[in-house]
Amino acid sequence: MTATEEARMTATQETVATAAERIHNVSAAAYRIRHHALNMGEVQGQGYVGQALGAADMLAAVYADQLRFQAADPEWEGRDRFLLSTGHYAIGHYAALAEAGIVPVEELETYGSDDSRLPMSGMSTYTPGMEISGGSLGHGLTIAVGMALGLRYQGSTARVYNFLSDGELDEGSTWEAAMGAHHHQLGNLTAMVDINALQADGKTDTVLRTEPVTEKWESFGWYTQRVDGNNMAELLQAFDNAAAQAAAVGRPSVILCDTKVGRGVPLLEEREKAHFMRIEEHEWQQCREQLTAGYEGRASR
Ligand SMILES: Cc1ncc(C[n+]2csc(CCOP(=O)(O)OP(=O)(O)O)c2C)c(N)n1
Ligand SMILES: [Mg+2]
Repeated sequence: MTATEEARMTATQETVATAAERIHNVSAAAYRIRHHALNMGEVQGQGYVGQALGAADMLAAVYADQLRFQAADPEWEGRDRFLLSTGHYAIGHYAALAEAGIVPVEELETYGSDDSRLPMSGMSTYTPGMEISGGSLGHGLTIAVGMALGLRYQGSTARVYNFLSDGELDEGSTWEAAMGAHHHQLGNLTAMVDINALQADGKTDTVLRTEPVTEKWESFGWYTQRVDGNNMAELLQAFDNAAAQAAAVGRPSVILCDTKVGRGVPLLEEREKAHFMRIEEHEWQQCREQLTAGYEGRASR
């Protein structure tokens, strides 16, 4: 082997090791996010725990890999903006903010209590790192478009990420915003949709059939990828593709993420009424044990 071939081989091995390490580190963050969400859910005995578990990999990919922020200064002007449209997913977002060091882990136990900075539905006036009050569904992407435009006018290189649920695809305002983003060539905007096939009134395809979702976003001019939202390698690859696309073309990107409600905790993955879960007192510890067993089992494979 020549010296050049040897150097190339070493570089390839390093790249492979780094890619594996990256997936490992972000998966560990997702595990901690799930753990925090279970602890918070236990405070109230119920809540949107299934969504937090389902979306934990998406949130980890954003907070542990993608987002530029300063934990000690959540309003730092150069930060990337993460907009949670779905106010009811706040429990998952708080878990991610704790993982990111923006909210102290000890504070999570105040979740949903009087005078807490962590109300059950996400509100920007209460929580550091919560950019918008997103409980009224279908408005996050409209705000994201305005922010992305504003940042571009200011000459900022910050990116805007909007987290939507599949229920928000029922809303006309989402599609108006999608059209606007394409019109304004907002390459600094990435939308992520949690397609958990569930809404408050039942399965998404029984509430309002939004499929074929991929083709819809494509026809609205977005760079569209659909991935298994509980597969970290696929998620990170999609973010890398989106970044390359944005730099090259100036087109908004959407990552459509198929996820499983309750992911990582078999007891909850099987629940029928999954939109708002009531979990019995004795079940919380079982949930945590199942989560840890599953995570350690995967990590050792
Ligand atoms: C504009 C608006 N309409 C209705 C609601 C009531 N609502 C709260 S959560 C929800 C379900 C929306 O679907 P999705 O976010 O996909 O539900 P999940 O996956 O969390 O079960 C609805 C209709 C709302 N918050 N805002
Ligand atoms: Mg849903």
